[in-house]
Formats: sequence, C-alpha cells, structure tokens
Amino acid sequence: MTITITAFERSPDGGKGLARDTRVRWALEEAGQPYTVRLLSFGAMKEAAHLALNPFGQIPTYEEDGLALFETGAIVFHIAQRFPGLLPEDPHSRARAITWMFAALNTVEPTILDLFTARVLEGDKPWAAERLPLVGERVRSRLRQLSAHLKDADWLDGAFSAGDLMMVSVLLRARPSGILDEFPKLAAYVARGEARPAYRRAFAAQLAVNTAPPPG
Ligand SMILES: N[C@@H](CCC(=O)N[C@@H](CS)C(=O)NCC(=O)O)C(=O)O
Repeated sequence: MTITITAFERSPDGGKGLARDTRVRWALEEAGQPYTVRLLSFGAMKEAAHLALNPFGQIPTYEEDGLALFETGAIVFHIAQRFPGLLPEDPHSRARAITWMFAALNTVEPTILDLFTARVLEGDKPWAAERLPLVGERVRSRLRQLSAHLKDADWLDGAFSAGDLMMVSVLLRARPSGILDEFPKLAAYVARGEARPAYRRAFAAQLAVNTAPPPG
C-alpha cells in the first residue's frame, strides 16, 4: 500500500508548519505509516488533475490504493480508523475523541481563520481596526472555554488522541497573533503536542520542503 498526500511546493508560511499538510503528516507519523508527497504550485492546485481529487483546489489530499480523500478532518479520521494509535478502543472514549476532532474543526478553527483573515488578508481595509478587536475577542472566548475544560490535564480526554492532534494543529494557527500565549495552559498543551516525536518528524519534513533550494 502506498499513501500519497499533496502539499504546497512552497508554503506561504515559509515552513512554520501551519499549512494543513502538517496535520496529515503528523497523523501518519503517529500511525507509523510511510507516505510520499506530491508538491503542487498554486497554479497546479487549480488544474483539472488536482480538482479531480479536491473540487476546491486545495491541499492536502490523500490517496491510498484507489481511495482519494480531501479535507483534513476526513483524512485524519480515516488514518485514525485505519491504523492503531490515534483513537482509543473503548467505544465511549473513541466517540469523545472524535467529538474533539469535530470541535477543533467546527467550533475553534473558524474563529482562528476569521482572525487570520482580519489581520492578514484584510488588514489594510479601512474598517480593519474596528473589526479586529471583535474577531480577536471571539477567539479569546473559545480559548477561555477550552482552557477551562483542559485545566491542568495533559490532553483533552485521557490519553493523546486524534482529537488532540487536530486541536493542537488548529491552536498553532492562533500563535502568530499572540493570542495563544494569553492562555498559558493552552500554550503548554500545544507545546506538549509539538514535543511529540511524530510531530517533530512531520514538522521537519514540511520544513525541508520549504527551505529546499528552488527546483532547477
Ligand atoms: N477545510 C480544508 C481547508 C484546506 C485549505 O484551506 N488548504 C489551504 C492550505 S492550508 C489551501 O489549499 N489554500 C490554497 C487555496 O485555497 O487556494 C481542510 O481542512 O483540508
């Protein structure tokens, strides 16, 4: 079986690990599964060959023996179901870990993406200064609630799971704004995720792509 994922030829973050292929690489590393990466330019992501894999023309995608997936939630869930190591065996614990994956993607990530849009993509608009505090407060509200749940635990629900992998990946995207560091328990939680050997391998692999000399 060969697993192939797609990633940016050059990530806009220059290799900080914020592009979403990192979470898929991390899941594969946790599961001990080798994979190959097909690198794509922004242009190639919008061409028919890639649109056949992801109609939205985005990375990452995942291919494995005739199966093609997109959306990191679906991809990480598939990896976690297919290989041991990312979801607990006990049915209730497993259902709760899956709940945390959804919570990361549906309840926490949208606020962080809005903040990115407001700070970076729309930062030069005349209304940006008025909008930014509102968007920032929505992120803070979610992080306050998450931090109150986590308390001093290492992980969200017992042992590390795909729920933590997704939540840490999402929270990492709040770091550049400085808001993550306003929540020391969450900052420590993210640091625990980053310290995992599987995360370090995933991070190093994407960094190598983004710091390699340009082809040709
Ligand atoms: N919800 C999707 C989002 C995918 C996504 O936004 N990918 C970004 C890279 S992290 C992308 O391809 N951006 C380029 C574009 O949208 O043209 C997922 O979780 O897979």
